[in-house]
Amino acid sequence: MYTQSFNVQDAASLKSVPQTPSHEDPEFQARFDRKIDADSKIEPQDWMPEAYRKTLVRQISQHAHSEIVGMLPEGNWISRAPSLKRKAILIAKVQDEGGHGLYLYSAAETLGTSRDQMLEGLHSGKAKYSSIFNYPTLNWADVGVVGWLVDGAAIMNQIPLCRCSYGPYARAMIRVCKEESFHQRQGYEALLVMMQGTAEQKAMVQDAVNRFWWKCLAMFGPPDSDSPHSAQGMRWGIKRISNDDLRQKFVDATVPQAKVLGVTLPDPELKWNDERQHYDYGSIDWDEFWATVNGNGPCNKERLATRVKAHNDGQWVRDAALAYARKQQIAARKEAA
Ligand code: FAQ
Repeated sequence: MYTQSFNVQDAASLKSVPQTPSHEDPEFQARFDRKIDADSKIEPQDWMPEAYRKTLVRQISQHAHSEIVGMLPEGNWISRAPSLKRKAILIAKVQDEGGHGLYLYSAAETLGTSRDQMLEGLHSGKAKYSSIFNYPTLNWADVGVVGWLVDGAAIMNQIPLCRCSYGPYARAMIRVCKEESFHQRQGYEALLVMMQGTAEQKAMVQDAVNRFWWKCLAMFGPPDSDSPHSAQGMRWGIKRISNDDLRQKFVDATVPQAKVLGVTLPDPELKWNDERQHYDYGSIDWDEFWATVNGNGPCNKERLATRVKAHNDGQWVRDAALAYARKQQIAARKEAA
């Protein structure tokens, strides 16, 4: 459904953002800039400006946290899935999200930050994760809508990241996008089935769409004019398409899907604009978005508490794995002696 090709043209202005003056070695900086300008990949062993490293750790770790916290709203429904088939699909999807978190933590670790440090950021509330996971999933239709719209928005944002300038992140994103594509389709298919059901089932789907639509548009981040990291992220080839442009692509792709499904997107201002060749849409409630990002959404406290508990409950597994590794090391040393 989401077929943005990997070689989509970058906006003409991307490389025109002035370069940050470097206080680090000018020769290394020049080599790094040449690589970025040539669209080559930066690898872990390469020299990179500290600000580039810091930006990547921030974005990749927040992305990893989003995948891990994102397991919770759907995980809540595994025991209540309406059939064995839906349960098996949902278990696989939630497991995939956990896997995405692990690839991403590993990619971020190549930048010299440990997983413990990243998790400490999440558990202490210092690090962000996607706003969308601070809303509740109230009924089974929400699970379908998370697949269709949340995974749909996630793919739209992540396909350009497959061409990110940092090699380990770009490579992780290729696999993640393939899996997210399956997630999006399974959600859409589950909703298609519900929309052929009873009036009550159809109303559940519409209600779920009403509650999730605007939150999904906000997932792409603040408007470009209010996005402090965008210009530099684009200059470095981390971001390839701006928050607003991705949001527009998502709206344009989703309107026809909503028509096929038979639901109404809850925006009276949603209208095709012939001149722009895009859909116009209404205003996003940015105050609500920032309140949620800053810890005051409906489920922030619950999500964080669940994550911290899961981490603490898993301590014995980490201890056992370390003890086993130590035993193996001792045995190997004895054999070598
Ligand atoms: N929620 O200047 P910008 C998924 C923050 S994965 C919370 O525009 P940037 C899979 C931003 O961090 C979903 N915070 O920042 C799944 C920054 O704060 P900081 C996650 C947000 O980095 C599906 C500040 O606002 N995807 O869904 C949000 O250039 C189903 C200023 O913003 C990724 O993380 C938000 N929505 O652009 C799992 C993709 N938006 O750090 C389970 C990778 C912005 O200064 C079930 N990340 N902020 O404190 C990105 O592409 C970018 O980081 C953006 C933000 C586009 C999210």
